[in-house]
Amino acid sequence: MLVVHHDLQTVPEYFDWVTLLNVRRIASGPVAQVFTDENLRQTYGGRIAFDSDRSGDYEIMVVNADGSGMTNLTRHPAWDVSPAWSPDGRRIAFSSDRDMNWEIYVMDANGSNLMRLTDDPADDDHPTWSPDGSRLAFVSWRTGDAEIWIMNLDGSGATNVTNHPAEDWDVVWGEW
Ligand SMILES: [Ca+2]
Ligand SMILES: [Ca+2]
Repeated sequence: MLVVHHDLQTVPEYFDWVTLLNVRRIASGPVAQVFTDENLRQTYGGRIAFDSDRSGDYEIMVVNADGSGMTNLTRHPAWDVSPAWSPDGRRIAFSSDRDMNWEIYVMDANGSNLMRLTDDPADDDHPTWSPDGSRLAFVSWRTGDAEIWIMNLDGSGATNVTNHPAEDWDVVWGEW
């Protein structure tokens, strides 16, 4: 096994088999197959999403890991917060109060194809992706206190998975 830095892609003739690692193996094989944009993004962290009120209200921003390429993805006067990248890096889930109460939204990582996934008068916030990218967990107050809910990517199948009178927060969906 050979672990290489991506600068070595400029001299691929020296390598007939390479492996990219980032905690776990990203890809192995010939240089041309391993050094794809997607594999490099997974290896080097790619872009960072965050929420910021630098424009006067909160927006979902993305920036390259070196600080370049700062982009406002939402540009909406409501608050847009709590961004979460999908596992494949192609989409970002977030929460916004643009429809008069907090709902979960998802958009492509360039800000296009915005969709609202929840439609409930209670607050729905803090989305996080399942490891396979097929579902979202989030915090909802629709039972009167904060609970962890799970739903499909089209907003269907919303299920309360905590069901406890105390307030349940800060969900992280692990891969076990
Ligand atoms: Ca906003
Ligand atoms: Ca809501």
